[in-house]
Amino acid sequence: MATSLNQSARRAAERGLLVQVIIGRQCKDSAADSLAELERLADTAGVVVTGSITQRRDRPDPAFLIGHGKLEEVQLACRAAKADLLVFDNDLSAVQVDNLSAAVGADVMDRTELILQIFARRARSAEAQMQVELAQLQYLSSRIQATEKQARFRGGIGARGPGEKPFQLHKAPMLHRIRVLKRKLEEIQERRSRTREGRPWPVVSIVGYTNAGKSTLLNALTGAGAYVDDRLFATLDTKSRLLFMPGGRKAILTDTVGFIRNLPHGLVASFRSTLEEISESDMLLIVADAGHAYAGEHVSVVRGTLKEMRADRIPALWVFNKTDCAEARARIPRLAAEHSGALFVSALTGEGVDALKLRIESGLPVAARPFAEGGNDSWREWRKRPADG
Ligand SMILES: Nc1nc2c(ncn2[C@@H]2O[C@H](COP(=O)(O)OP(=O)(O)OP(=O)(O)O)[C@@H](O)[C@H]2O)c(=O)[nH]1
Ligand SMILES: [Mg+2]
Repeated sequence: MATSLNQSARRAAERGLLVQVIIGRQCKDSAADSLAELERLADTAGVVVTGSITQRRDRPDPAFLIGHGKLEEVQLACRAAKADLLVFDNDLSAVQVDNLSAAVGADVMDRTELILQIFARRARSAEAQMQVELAQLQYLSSRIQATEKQARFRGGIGARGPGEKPFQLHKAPMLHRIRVLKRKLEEIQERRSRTREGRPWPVVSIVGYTNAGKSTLLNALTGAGAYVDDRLFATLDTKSRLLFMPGGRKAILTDTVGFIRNLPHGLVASFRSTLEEISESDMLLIVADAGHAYAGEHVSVVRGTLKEMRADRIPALWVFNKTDCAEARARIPRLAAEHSGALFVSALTGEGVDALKLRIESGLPVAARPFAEGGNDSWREWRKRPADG
């Protein structure tokens, strides 16, 4: 862990070249957006992006991902731009990282590692830090397994061998730390689920693609003062605030970590307890940036992620944000036709926010009798009971 955090610090001032391989029939536009996203991710991680190189291939090259001709182009571009880091939009195997690094003479990382580094820097609470450390260790340990196999193979032909030993020595403490972290996170999760059971109000979670304006919306609805930034993954430590609705009802409104395409699986698993908050919610506000050129694709990613988390059956309100932007306004008719019942708001100016409060209130499960706040019943226990009039 210490190693990878040090690496994050060291990489802060690095000059990076982005590389993307479009495999098979992947759509060109969506690949272009993915690359633009990678550039923003690299910028968030403190990498100075010097340029990008894209290649279309029927299938990835097992040794280098890119073809040999392209490898030469990358070598030249790296030298010309004085880049010391290659950032791939695609996932790389441990062997590919080693081979590329040796061939180009630069550090190499893939999208997953970049996202992990951003999470490592931004996590503030003890829980978020443990979640990120777990994801990083799992990522590293999977790499070591691969490298060990490779070492045995290469050792056989005399190209490498003893150099791999330190890796093996590090693996046992790494696996021990993974077990410790998992246990600690499970304890936090159990405590949290007990607290959840005892909550006196329904829970509404704000979910959506990263940078859609979720934290800004939490602030607009509750005056929470949550951290807002025009960066991907501004929020890793989420806030919950009490929401007061016009008819007098209350709900707990929770901000969440943003989704992104190809969210690393290790991260999803490590953030399980945070994400569980979402699947245990009584209602979701799914926020999308109506002004984004790829809003439609972001909607698909959010739908897919919610399905993976088994949160796709929770009553949800689609909220298209940033209607103060001209690009967003131009898209409203189409989005309204595609998402009946969606709301259009500007979390920044407050436009549409009161209407949203009304919709949240009317969308929450209706109480068959007034819910006695401050009584012994929790919202969940009360909801589970049959209506007795
Ligand atoms: N123009 C405009 N910008 C907005 C609006 N809402 C949010 N923004 C901007 O969008 C950027 C991202 O906002 P956040 O609230 O941090 O977005 P988020 O969804 O919480 O992002 P992550 O936490 O990174 O996933 C910030 O620069 C906000 O000021 C809006 O209604 N209109
Ligand atoms: Mg946020």
